Amino acid sequence: MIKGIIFDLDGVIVSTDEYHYQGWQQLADEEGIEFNREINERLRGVSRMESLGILLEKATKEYSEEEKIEMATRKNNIYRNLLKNITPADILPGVMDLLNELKKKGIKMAIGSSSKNTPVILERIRMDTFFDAVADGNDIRNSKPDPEVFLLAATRLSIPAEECLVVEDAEAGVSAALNARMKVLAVGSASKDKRAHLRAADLTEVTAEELLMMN
Ligand code: B16
Ligand code: MG
Repeated sequence: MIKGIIFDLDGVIVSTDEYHYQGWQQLADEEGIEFNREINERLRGVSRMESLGILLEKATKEYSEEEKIEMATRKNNIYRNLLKNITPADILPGVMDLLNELKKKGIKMAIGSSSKNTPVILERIRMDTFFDAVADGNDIRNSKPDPEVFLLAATRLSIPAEECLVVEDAEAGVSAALNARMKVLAVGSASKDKRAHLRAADLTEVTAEELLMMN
């Protein structure tokens, strides 16, 4: 039986992924490094420094550690500025109906995100007090596909991993959930991932009953 549900943030609750893309694209343009939406797909669910590592695969020169930190900070500043545009209207379709239904049924819910900007995003969409627990990029050493963030979220919910379901939009996140021995609902970009127990284009397509019946 599913007793707890752990939601990824970017791409599941709210679409900040376009702003991540714009931040990385601007950084790449400033540095004269080739970058596009296809490469950007590989950054979903991956930590900031690992994302930079993927972007730098196309670089024609070596960068020092100091330069890399400066570049990641520059991208984050662009991204943080864009985040000022986010409002509760940006919560993705089907999210609030499903979450309110689950809450009524007494299901515990958490956020499990790689993002260090999770607190500011939850505040922008006025969901900073909605979840029973939050585990994010500020709490972990190993990012998705490592299961650390989801295992921490389950611990904070006081629910065993086998009784948790993860909702993810990234391949790395689906791997992380499977590595944590949790059930996975893959949505959006990950909805083609056959490893997931359940797949949907978005959360308008699933009901609370359907999720809770998974075993
Ligand atoms: P930050 P999620 C992830 O969030 C994003 O999908 C990924 O693109 C980003 O690089 C990562 O957070 C780190 O974000 O730079 O804000 O710390 O999908 O795990 O909620
Ligand atoms: Mg995501």
